Amino acid sequence: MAQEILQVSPLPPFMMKALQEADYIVHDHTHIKDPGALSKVTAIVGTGAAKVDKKLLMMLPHVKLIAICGVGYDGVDVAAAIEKGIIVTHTPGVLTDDVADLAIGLMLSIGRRIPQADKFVRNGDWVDDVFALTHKVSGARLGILGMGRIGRAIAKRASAFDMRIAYTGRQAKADLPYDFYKTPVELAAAVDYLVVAVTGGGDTQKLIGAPVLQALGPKGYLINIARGSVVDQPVLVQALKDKAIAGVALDVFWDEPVIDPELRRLSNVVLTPHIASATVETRQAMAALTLDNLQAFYERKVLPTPVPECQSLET
Ligand code: 8YV
Repeated sequence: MAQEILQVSPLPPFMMKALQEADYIVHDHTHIKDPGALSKVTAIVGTGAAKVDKKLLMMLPHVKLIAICGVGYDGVDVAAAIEKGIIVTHTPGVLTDDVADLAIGLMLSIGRRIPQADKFVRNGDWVDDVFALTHKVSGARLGILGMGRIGRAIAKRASAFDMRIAYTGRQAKADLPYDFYKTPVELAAAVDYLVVAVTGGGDTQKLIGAPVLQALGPKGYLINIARGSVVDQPVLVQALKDKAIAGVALDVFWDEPVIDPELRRLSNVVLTPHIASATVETRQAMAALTLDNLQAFYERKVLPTPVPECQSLET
């Protein structure tokens, strides 16, 4: 019998096709045609941007799985899900390399001002002007906020640039040769480039505020490939305007895709539209892992990638 699932955020066409080919009946949360469908739905599927709150879960009496196509699931009320006996899965691992690649790309982009240099050439400014000198990335000091899978992959890449690597997180990792700092402020004070690679959610909200930016200082750069919520965005905009930090490269924002116009106007900024995992190869791997989780759930097999909070609760 075809299983009915609820899609709570836009999914790529190839994933929709795969879901249909696997015989799922996919209801779109924003355009529910049949109100009775909510009671037939047994799983929810959405991206890392999906919002799944208690209110929505209350409307779905038979849902037992939330399959997130993304590593981050900060939009899901996991406590409410667990309370209702619902398991949450995500897609860790398959996107690590791409996210780390983009972090390095953004660090080079803001340090060497690559997008600004591109604009300089396109605008014809080179004819009668000289592009200002930038700052060296190789050999610089890199701080990583959050030394999980993605943090480690960033460090591995940065090692090839002979960067001096330091990090902060819940605790020091015995297997890593990098300097550990107890707080984000201490870390920021010790580095030239600070990369945010922590998970989103309540625990990390506005972790990067005025004290961290002040510690980073006028020669320091901030790069965020994690979640917009980790950075206090209005405070960041002010710091950029005051030249209290050298620059910022952001892939994630508050209220994305709507971007603060002040941020768009600043020149010491590089902005990308939440594309850290957005390659054909990785998005296909993420979709495949999401489908594997769905299939395992309906076949009552061990789920490939439940979120850590649900790992001991599997059916
Ligand atoms: C995408 C992400 O937003 O994995 C995450 O947590 O933020 C991204 O990969 C998204 O989930 C793509 O489906």
